Amino acid sequence: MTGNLIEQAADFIRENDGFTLIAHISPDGDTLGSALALYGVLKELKKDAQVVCGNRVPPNYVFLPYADELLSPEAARKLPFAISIDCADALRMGVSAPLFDAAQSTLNLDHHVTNTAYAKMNVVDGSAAATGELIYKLAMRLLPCLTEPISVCLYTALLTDTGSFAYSNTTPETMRIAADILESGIDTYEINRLVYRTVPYHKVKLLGLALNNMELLCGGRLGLTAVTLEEMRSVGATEEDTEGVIDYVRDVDSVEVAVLLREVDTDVFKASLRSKRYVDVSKISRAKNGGGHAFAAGYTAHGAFGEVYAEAVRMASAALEDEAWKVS
Ligand SMILES: [Mn+2]
Repeated sequence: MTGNLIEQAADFIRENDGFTLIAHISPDGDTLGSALALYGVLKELKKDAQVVCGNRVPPNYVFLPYADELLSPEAARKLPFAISIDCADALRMGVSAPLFDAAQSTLNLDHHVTNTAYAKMNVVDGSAAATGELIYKLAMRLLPCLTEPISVCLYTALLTDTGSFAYSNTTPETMRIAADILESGIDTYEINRLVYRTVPYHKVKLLGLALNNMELLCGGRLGLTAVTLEEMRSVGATEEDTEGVIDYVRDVDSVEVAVLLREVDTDVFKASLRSKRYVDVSKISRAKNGGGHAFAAGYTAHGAFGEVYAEAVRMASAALEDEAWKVS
């Protein structure tokens, strides 16, 4: 993307005051790390700002600097400017959306190719591995140097959206940005331990249930699993504990497309999709009004479990057979 767009976003911040930063629902390391890093930048600039999210901070991200200042939308003030962070569409803001809609001007900072450009100013870079890369570029224009809290937030954003710099979205640029962030002397071993190596017992038990439910179809190329609300309750887990389950399904040697269905309410299921080499799963999610990337996408489905599962099998099988679903 051109530096011009980043410069416009930097001007938007320089010229205005009073910002609501909005992280997406079911927050991950990128939306939280990016939103809190930008919050840190705004603090350095002595700007009035707040960070909101429709969900609480997951336990593994509570360590992030400024995480204790994150507000629920109900607790937030009405501020004149709003910035959505890592939100591919307006729905991703969840219950924070009214704060965005009420703002006199809005900025959308994101890296999803499916972004619907719903803001007044849209700074979307589909080649960025994480929204954190955009926030880094903004920070470099707005501050003389990165502070340690901002670096911790940005590093976490990059680390989590690249699967520890292992996914195909990791570019030389991603590594250069990460290297520059490391210059601030942050403890990356400790960040890795807090994000990935700190798992509650009930989450491990839920993983066991989910893996036990897994099946292979399409000659092993399609891996599916599902967890119901009842199963989550049986081990004292919640929906957010399903995070990471899909990776085990995708990792099976024969699997190209992995699907995880998790029940979030009675007859409401969230589907996570992953592919390994050649199927563009964002085409599946888009057909269901969802979003995401070529190798990682998701959608929400309504209906009885059997129907939702059968539909997922149908779509994923078609994607495996049809040239139209291949990554272009
Ligand atoms: Mn992201």
